[in-house]
Amino acid sequence: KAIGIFDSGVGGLTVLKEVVRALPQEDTIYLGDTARVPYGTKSPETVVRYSRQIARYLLNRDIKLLVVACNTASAVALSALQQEFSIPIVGVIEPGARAAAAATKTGKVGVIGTAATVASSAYTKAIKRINPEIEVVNRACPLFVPLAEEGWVDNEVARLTAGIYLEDLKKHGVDTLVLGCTHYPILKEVIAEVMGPQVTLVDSAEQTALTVAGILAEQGLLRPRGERGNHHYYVTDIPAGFIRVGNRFLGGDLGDVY
Ligand code: DGN
Repeated sequence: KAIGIFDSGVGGLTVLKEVVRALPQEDTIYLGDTARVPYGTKSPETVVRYSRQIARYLLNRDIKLLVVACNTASAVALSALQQEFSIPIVGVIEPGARAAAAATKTGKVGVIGTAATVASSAYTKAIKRINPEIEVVNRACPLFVPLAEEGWVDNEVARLTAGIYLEDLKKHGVDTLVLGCTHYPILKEVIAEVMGPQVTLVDSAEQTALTVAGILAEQGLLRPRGERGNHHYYVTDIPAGFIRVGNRFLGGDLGDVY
């Protein structure tokens, strides 16, 4: 059985990359909802409906675990999915929140994400469940998504945009910043440059992969090491744009996309 992974589009490939790095022996099935991206600007009701449809589709392909590799879908739809389906379902918010709570020394954590993720306060709630003393400052950075997809990650526009978005978080003196959107790891360098060396960046993708590995190990569902997994990709629009941007996100050849 494979690990199912879905996202609103191409961004979840940053999560897939980390899952494959942690568990190279596992098969994966990825679904990018490219016909309906972005989720970040849509209502919670719509995102829940889309997420349910995709989860059903992937469950029909006999997956053993589902990763909701989209921060927006994790923020608003994870509990609805966990209620409806019985396989383990892992979102990206909890793992990121755990890592942020562990990393902060000053007790001031910044979270950046889409408008929907920030409006849901999902990261704030998850971090405060771990440690209610931590102060959490949120900032929506919607323009980071098209910048990452365009590959504008190391130019004047990227630096200016990051400078303006992150100004308040810097003023607040956060010492930890959660990259709470699938696209933001692509802009990690410019974000780090703006925030300065004293701020730890938390990449939810890495933490999510470790959570997936932990759950599969605990449930005895891991394939033996040594084999190489197969990776299949499905998209809801024609594959061209997904392949172009996806190859850049993964830093390699995506292979077949259906
Ligand atoms: N995948 C979305 C997220 O992580 O929130 C970003 C893309 C989008 O739907 N705007």
